[in-house]
Amino acid sequence: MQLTMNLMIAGVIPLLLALHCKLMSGKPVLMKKRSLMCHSSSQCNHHVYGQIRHQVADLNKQASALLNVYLEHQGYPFNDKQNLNDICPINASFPSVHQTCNKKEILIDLYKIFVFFNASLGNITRDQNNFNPAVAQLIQALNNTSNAVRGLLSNLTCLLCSEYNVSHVDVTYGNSSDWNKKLQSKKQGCQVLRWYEGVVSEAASNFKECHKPV
Ligand SMILES: *[C@@H]1O[C@H](CO)[C@@H](O)[C@H](O)[C@H]1NC(C)=O
Ligand SMILES: *[C@@H]1O[C@H](CO)[C@@H](O)[C@H](O)[C@H]1NC(C)=O
Ligand SMILES: *[C@@H]1O[C@H](CO)[C@@H](O)[C@H](O)[C@H]1NC(C)=O
Ligand SMILES: *[C@@H]1O[C@H](CO)[C@@H](O)[C@H](O)[C@H]1NC(C)=O
Ligand SMILES: *[C@@H]1O[C@H](CO)[C@@H](O)[C@H](O)[C@H]1NC(C)=O
Ligand SMILES: *[C@@H]1O[C@H](CO)[C@@H](O)[C@H](O)[C@H]1NC(C)=O
Ligand SMILES: *[C@@H]1O[C@H](CO)[C@@H](O)[C@H](O)[C@H]1NC(C)=O
Ligand SMILES: CC(=O)N[C@H]1CO[C@H](CO)[C@@H](O)[C@@H]1O
Repeated sequence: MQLTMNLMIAGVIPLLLALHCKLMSGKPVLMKKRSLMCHSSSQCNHHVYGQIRHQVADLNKQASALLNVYLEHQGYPFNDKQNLNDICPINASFPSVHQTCNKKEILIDLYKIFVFFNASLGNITRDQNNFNPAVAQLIQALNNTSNAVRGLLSNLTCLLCSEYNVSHVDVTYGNSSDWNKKLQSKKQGCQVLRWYEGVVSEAASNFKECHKPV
């Protein structure tokens, strides 16, 4: 059986996450294709925004270690940190953080980032299970981060669905056509994890800026 390693983030597929949430009246809005997102979300508690802040801060603390353990086990040229800007340049089209203290904008940015990262992590994990199944430290770090990302997404979903009238969030993935070779899938993983290290750090410091004591 041939292994396909289309790690690359799939084509220009705008993933429409239609979040058809209920209006205040309780009337369903366009419930024809009820969103996955709001479907599984339950009641949020009062502290969910604070939990999100903490979850982002925790993920930020682990991001560099994840990138490093990933790079260590990809072999040449990825273990040569000097050349990463050439080998796996950070892709400007990946989701980014806007400097803002508007809660709704913060939550939507985070949602885009973590849906994208969650999907990418699934592929990175699949490929590393093929390339480096015996490297427990790497497999575990990926698993830990995936678990934490899912917890964060469930909190984000809960808040976006219950408190904000978010009708949909677009997440655009890149093209997968070119990425079916081992080296290229390693490169893609490297790009995603480098991007993630930077973006989660920006997200964490944006939260800090917004909650500075006056
Ligand atoms: C994950 O891999 C599949 C195919 O292997 C590809 O279609 C999909 O676009 C990839 N998704 C991401 C987010 O990388
Ligand atoms: C996260 O990724 C997994 C697959 O790796 C997928 O099953 C799950 O639906 C994703 N969660 C969200 C909220 O996108
Ligand atoms: C994964 O998480 C477990 C439990 O939280 C922790 O003991 C372990 O050190 C973590 N491993 C890695 C590689 O991050
Ligand atoms: C990943 O984490 C989940 C939840 O903690 C655990 O059930 C599972 O066994 C872990 N898998 C690996 C390969 O470590
Ligand atoms: C919610 O969003 C929809 C679509 O963007 C809009 O038509 C509707 O008026 C909004 N409702 C409220 C209560 O803001
Ligand atoms: C960045 O991603 C876009 C699609 O998301 C892709 O077309 C482009 O080739 C990528 N650039 C690099 C340098 O990987
Ligand atoms: C994306 O990939 C598809 C096939 O998977 C191809 O038809 C399309 O031209 C590619 N788009 C770009 C911008 O490379
Ligand atoms: C409201 C809600 O879903 N809160 C969850 C946020 O995430 C933490 C950690 O995963 C959970 O313990 C909370 O229940």
